[in-house]
Amino acid sequence: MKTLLLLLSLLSSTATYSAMNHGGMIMDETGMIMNHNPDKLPKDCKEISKDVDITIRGSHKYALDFNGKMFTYDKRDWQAPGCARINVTFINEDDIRHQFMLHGLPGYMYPEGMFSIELYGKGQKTASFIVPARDHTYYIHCEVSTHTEKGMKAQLKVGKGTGDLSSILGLTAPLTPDIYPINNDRYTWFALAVSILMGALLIGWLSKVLAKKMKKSS
Ligand SMILES: [Cu+2]
Repeated sequence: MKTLLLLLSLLSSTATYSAMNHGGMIMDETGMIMNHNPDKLPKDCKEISKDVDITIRGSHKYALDFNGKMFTYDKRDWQAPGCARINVTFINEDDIRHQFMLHGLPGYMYPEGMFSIELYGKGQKTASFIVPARDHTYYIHCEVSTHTEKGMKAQLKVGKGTGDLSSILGLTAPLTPDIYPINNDRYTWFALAVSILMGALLIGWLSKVLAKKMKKSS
């Protein structure tokens, strides 16, 4: 019996261990960090060139200045030198889930080339990653697809970068802009003219009816 209990407890502790560390994941009840890397150097770096501290806030309120947008970060354009260690403090100011998710890192160190901090609600978390030496513009977004679509995108330029990404609020134009075309052809104008005429006739008729009623009552 003792052996069985021991075996069971051993099994359950291994299960917990693998759940907490799977794929470089650090989890608790407030959120999740993926691929935190404060010390492993990318192949093309001999040492960490600089510590770059980034504090980035996410909320619906930063999108208020942009028509048709719902969520964004307080700052959407970041810069760092190659081989820098980026220490990200992500602050979620909303009561819903938001992420700071960055893509394009080398896959041999970061599974799927990704680094992310997720917060299930208001709060903050800090984690780090080290960028390779090469010039590159990294894409940052909130992975909730409607949030990405509604403005939650940013970029991190390492070195000279590789140009600006599209649809970064206040920085670049969207690749596929929201267009609401109005095609006014001659039928539109005809319909408009008819409506104005009918409206005028209706007002004329109503005032006559009213005038008659007033005469009767007086
Ligand atoms: Cu979000």
